[in-house]
Amino acid sequence: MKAATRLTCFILVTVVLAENSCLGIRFSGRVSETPITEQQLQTTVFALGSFWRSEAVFGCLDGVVRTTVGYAGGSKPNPEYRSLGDHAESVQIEYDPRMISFKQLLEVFWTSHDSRQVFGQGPDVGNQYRSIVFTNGTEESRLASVSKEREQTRSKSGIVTTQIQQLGTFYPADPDHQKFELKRHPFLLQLIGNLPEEELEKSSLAAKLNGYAAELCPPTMQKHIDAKINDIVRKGWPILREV
Ligand code: MHO
Repeated sequence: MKAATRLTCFILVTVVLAENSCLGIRFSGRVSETPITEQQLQTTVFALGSFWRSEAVFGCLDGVVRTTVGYAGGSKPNPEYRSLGDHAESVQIEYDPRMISFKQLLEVFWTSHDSRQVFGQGPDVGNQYRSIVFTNGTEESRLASVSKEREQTRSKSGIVTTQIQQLGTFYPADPDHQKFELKRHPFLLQLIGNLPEEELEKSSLAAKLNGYAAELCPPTMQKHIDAKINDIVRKGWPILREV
């Protein structure tokens, strides 16, 4: 390799590594060239049953950069897992609007739980498992209402119980509950380098693998990650840095 080419490669690799270390973001497939900045990220919050599962559902989507589980929708100050008062278990999703839209997130919301179930979700019974779309302004409220109506039309056999609510405070839950599904798989944690908790919570790779661990990624993504992991195991590469 010529010196100039080597230098170009070095610069490219350095830039790529630097870009990825700022937000821990890796894009795959239909990538946007410029990396997203914190200011460009959009945030949305949904409640759809157990927040362990909710985080896994959304974390695996392309364009979702970061997920955090917590409590929202109630009035109790500083809720905790065993005393969350009138809040609902929720997931906060930070996403790149160039890659995924609020509308698309709403579609995933509807297809990922049973919005007709009253006072719970599957085996989880209680007010904390209710279904809510939290909105941030009138345009999101409008989009949420339109999509709820569509869902009601689709769902002939029951009333859609989902509430649409302006987001108040989102209270993040304890570290124990963040990336819960991933933490059940020490091998996967090891594969991404046993990140310290703080990094794990911010990492989009961890958010993806959290979905993978729960087998809640879209099928193509689930297969793609499977293949990546098998490859690493076969080749004996030590660390998974991107999917
Ligand atoms: N059924 C779930 C509920 C967990 S949750 C975060 C479980 O106990 O496994 O509320």
